[in-house]
Amino acid sequence: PFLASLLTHEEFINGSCWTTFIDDTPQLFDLVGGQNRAQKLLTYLGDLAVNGSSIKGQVGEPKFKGDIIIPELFDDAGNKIDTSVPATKGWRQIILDEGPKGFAKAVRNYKGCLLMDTTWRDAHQSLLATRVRTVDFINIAKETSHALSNLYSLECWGGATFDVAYRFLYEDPWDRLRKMRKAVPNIPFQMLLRGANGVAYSSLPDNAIDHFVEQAKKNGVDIFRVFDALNDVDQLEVGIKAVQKAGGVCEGTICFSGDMLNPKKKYNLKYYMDLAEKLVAMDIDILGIKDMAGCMKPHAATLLIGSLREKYPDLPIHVHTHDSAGTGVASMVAAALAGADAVDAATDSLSGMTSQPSINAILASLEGTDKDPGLNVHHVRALDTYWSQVRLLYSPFEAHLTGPDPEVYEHEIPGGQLTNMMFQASQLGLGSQWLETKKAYEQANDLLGDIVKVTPTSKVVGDLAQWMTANSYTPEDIKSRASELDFPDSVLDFLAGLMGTPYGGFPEPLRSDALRGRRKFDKRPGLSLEPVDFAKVKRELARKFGSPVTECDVAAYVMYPKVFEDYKAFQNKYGDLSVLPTKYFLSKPEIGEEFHVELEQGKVLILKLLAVGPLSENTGQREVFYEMNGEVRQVTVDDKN
Ligand code: 3PY
Ligand code: ZN
Repeated sequence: PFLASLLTHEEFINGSCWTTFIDDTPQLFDLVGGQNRAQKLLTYLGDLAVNGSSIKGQVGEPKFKGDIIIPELFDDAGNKIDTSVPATKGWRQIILDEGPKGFAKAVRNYKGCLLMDTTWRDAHQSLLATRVRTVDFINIAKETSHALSNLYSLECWGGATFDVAYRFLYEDPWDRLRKMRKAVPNIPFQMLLRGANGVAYSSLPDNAIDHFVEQAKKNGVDIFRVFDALNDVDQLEVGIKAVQKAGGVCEGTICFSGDMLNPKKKYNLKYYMDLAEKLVAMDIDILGIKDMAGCMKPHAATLLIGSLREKYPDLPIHVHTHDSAGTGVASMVAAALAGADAVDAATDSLSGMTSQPSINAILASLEGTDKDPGLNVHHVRALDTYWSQVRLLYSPFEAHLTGPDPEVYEHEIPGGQLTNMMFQASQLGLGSQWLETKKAYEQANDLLGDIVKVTPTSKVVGDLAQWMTANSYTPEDIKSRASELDFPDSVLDFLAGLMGTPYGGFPEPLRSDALRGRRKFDKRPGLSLEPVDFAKVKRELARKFGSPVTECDVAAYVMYPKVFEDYKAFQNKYGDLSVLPTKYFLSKPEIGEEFHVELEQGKVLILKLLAVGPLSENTGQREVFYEMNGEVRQVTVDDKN
């Protein structure tokens, strides 16, 4: 009766209340639909046993065998730390008690240089195609909460993790966020927000960004790193205001591009100082410097951070890099010594090359200086023993990087994209063509006017480069034949102004030639988009997928309608697979191998694959037999082989 009255309550139907309750107690609603989660899970496992994994990008099976060992932590006296009790309060308490401005002040007053750990977001986005699943964060969450209690923040959400979670992992990123938040209450959570694009690839209506950020804040994000792929201040402002309205800590961010040490280059010290002034005028709490490709050489870090520190003595500065050229540690140490308040690092096993520099390398480099980040090296090492196992678990998504790529100073390909493009090139068997693609990327960037390259503009340059390579077009071909060539859609969207306006303007006559009369946006695109009618979206979702529809569902659908619909269809068939251990999500068990799945707290399924039956000539199907909690269960699977 309680459930019935809840479900018919007016505020419940229009969604103005109970959203967290709904999100936190999905099992209640499973009962309503009479869904059988266990049977759905078996449908997935049966399909996997017959047809193999269908996870996009997966090549082969996990290299990791056996059970992952969770590390134990010990205090200075050698006593085992009980991680089931809450960890020491961290910087998040200051955000909760004193708000964004109080937090900024405390960070600035801290003597050392703090660290943000990117392992839960950028590191796996850059090395493992963003494929790390919720369960593998949650399994180490309590230990992380204890081991890293003095972190500036844990980057764990946003960027590509949002759509990849729905699109390729079939899990709900909001659910991930809430589970992480519950397990790690003390460390500030940081997300990456692509300004007016939210976590999508092009602009959305302003109210969609406000609504999205509001949900992110409510569900657990504390600090928002807001950037725009062209450093377009109008585009940045949309994200910055959304964060300020939601009460989050606003890290207004400049994307670092090019070679600042070469004064003839477009993106020089003056460019960055002017941009910083505009961001400061928007009352940001923290200034972010985002070196997404890893082309900020150590001396550039010294000059840039030193100049900013001198001009803004009270402004906290947070610096991000990628280690693609192998200089990440040196650059972060230079930034710290020049006055940065926080720099980024990743756990050792998920660091280096296109990821962030190694956390232990940075700790060792700052040890003994007054910039020590204040972390326990033994605890940091202990956590990494977990990640070294997880890296092997995700071996099917490795791009097999072999060493630093100092050419990044020329091609400037962002970390995640560099891994992705290498992976694609190896899949296509383009050995030597990979070198050509990198060269073409550099040429494509020049053709587009030497733009800042990060999602989504990096995709524009990458698409143009791959298209030029595939068709053997030279830069001269592109310029002379622009009015007749069929450019990739992303290139046309960029030239039309749908991603904002690049510094120095669009390349002409290429722009007009390629667009051939298509509308040009000379103001930020969000200004011409109709605001979202959220009540209407909610009704539409309720009609399509049934109630309840949460605000998070609405925000996701507005950002990625097709991806969200596909996810719902998948979930309808297979249920919530986020609870399935990764090994069994990606590969079938051996016959007779027993494993456990905790559907919800206290509800554990004990599973064993018994047999895969013969192919029926009539139906093209096979029977798969599983033992589930001692009973034999059977599923019929279409054999797609
Ligand atoms: C993203 O936008 O996902 C990025 O990681 C940019 O660096
Ligand atoms: Zn990055």
